[in-house]
Amino acid sequence: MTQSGAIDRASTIGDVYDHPLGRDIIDKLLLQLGRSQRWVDNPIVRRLRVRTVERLGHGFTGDGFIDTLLTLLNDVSDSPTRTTGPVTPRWWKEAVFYQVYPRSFADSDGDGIGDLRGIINHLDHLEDLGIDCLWLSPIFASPNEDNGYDISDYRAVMTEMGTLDDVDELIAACHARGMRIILDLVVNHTSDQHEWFKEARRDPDGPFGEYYILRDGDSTTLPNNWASYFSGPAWTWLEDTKRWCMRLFAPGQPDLNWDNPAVRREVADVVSWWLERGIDGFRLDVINFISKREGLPEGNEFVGSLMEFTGVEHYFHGPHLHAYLAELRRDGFQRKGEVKEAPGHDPTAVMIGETPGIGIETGRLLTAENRHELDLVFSFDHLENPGKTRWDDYAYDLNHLKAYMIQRQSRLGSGDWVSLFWENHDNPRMISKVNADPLYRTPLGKALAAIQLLGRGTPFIYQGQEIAAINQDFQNVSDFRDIESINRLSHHHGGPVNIDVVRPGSRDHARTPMRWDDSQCHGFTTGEPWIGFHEHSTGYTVAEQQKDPDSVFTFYKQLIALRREHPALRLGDVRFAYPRRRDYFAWFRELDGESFLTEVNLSARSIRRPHYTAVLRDVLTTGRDEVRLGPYEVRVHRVLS
Ligand code: TEU
Repeated sequence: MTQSGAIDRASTIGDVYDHPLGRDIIDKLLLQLGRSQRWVDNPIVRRLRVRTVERLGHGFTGDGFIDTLLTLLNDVSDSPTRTTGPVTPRWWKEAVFYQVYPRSFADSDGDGIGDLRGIINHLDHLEDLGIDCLWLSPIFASPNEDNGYDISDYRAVMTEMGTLDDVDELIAACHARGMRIILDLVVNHTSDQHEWFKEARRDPDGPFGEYYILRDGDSTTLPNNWASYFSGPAWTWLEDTKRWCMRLFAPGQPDLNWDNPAVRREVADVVSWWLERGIDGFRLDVINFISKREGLPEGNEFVGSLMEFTGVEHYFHGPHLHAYLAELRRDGFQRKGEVKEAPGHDPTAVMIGETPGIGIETGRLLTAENRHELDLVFSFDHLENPGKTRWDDYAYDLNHLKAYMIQRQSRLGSGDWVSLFWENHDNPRMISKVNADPLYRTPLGKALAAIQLLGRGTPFIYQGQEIAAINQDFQNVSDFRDIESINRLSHHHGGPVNIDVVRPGSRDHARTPMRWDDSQCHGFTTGEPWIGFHEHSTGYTVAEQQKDPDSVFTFYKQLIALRREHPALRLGDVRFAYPRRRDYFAWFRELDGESFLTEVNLSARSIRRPHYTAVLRDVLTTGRDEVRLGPYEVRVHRVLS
């Protein structure tokens, strides 16, 4: 590991940019401001001193910004090394993952809520698609203030979803098909209905009081200015205990105190317990938020306004984050006893961190093979165009995705590996973001699939992507179910409630149930679904897509089969062609003399294909013309010489 020198006011912008976190922060600032990252390549800018920038920018940033920056940078003394050589094969680098949102996947008992038996009943669909590993959003006991992301017992199943026996059956059924299965570990916070929290409330000065972040005070003075992700402050006043309780999300999601070794031990024990049941790993919810800066200082207002949430600089990459992750890997994720790389038996279960706010270099610090922390991260800089947020109503330009993918690959060494995803349960559907015209639904769905499944990295498909799911036509406030949308609606004061403040970005777009067939409740339930369907198109249910040789579903199957057949498409190097050509995205994947070229038109207009001297043979294509690429057209070729 190389050491970064201390950064102070005499350092230059170039020094800051050469620091891993410094680079990520500058890139993030430029992205939020909608500016090009090329700005920092300018030698004059690179030579500017931090103190000069402080003076010049003060009117814009206000007080304290540079101090905030320097504190953050000087917490980090490591730089990720860029290793060379062959990539170590690991099952999770070669796998295609599929995220199930259990509540909305399939309901087997007619209560309108998806359940474990529903998933078991639909494993054929996933096997047919070619999925290697399933990830289930939370299935644990929960009062569901945040749909299971508020867990009241890590060793019990949510009543609506089934029983532990059902989980065992699901694990066995996945493994019998050669698939792995991972769960969602939500341990930045618990539910306020968890026994630990109930105990903490009963006796805040006892051992469980130390499990959470409780502060003395009076009910009218907040301990600090940190904001909650679900509107309002990040604190709740507990009248019974006369304490403030930190909760970055909903009032019913108190943050755990990871600085307490007993909490870290509990979490490792939960992981080991599930590993013994045969689980293959976890996706770790907001795992980069677990280490909060000592003393919980005030958040900088400028950073807060830029990042939408005040206080984030004090916990998105906290002082003990790396140490806590390495410890959890060692104490929880390493399997004891006899182990071999196989479903249910991997020596180390896979550890995938959800890491909002983390950039490319910090992502590498969290995942580099030789650091033994996380295996993969989900970061989000590619999900919105520069200067935009999820709540903005705009057409996403895929050239940003292309630029991000090229930029990120250019920074990786052989010990780094990345995830590839465009959707999850927290984001609107990508097809709708890019181009909502129904004319392009199929070609665009296929273009997004090709970029994801033939790119270099591990693809995570979110349920419904394979049938070209789109955003929902929500019309009324009562159509929404998500706490984030509901709170946002009621916090937008001034005038009547206006659903436009949540319509573009609501997480509910991705949470309406799977459309299995064209019956009344689309084969999801025989009862009343917990969230309504707001889509009436034909041709885009699983049953219809399966029958159609030109469907998005069929194309997913073909791409996954191709990936399975050719190591070059999984572990191979990537080389981008014509990186600066607008609307045209093309890349080679190469390994051991085998080579593929994929071309994608990122726009709804027809574009001319560049000329390649290599001899190409079509493997898979969505168009016919040899010379031009139609709207969102994909062509996959084998490179013969
Ligand atoms: O999400 C964390 C997160 O920061 C966001 O992506 C989140 O969607 C929020 O909207 C930010 O504005 C994770 C889970 O994926 C999400 O479903 C949970 O609600 C959240 O953590 C709390 O557990």
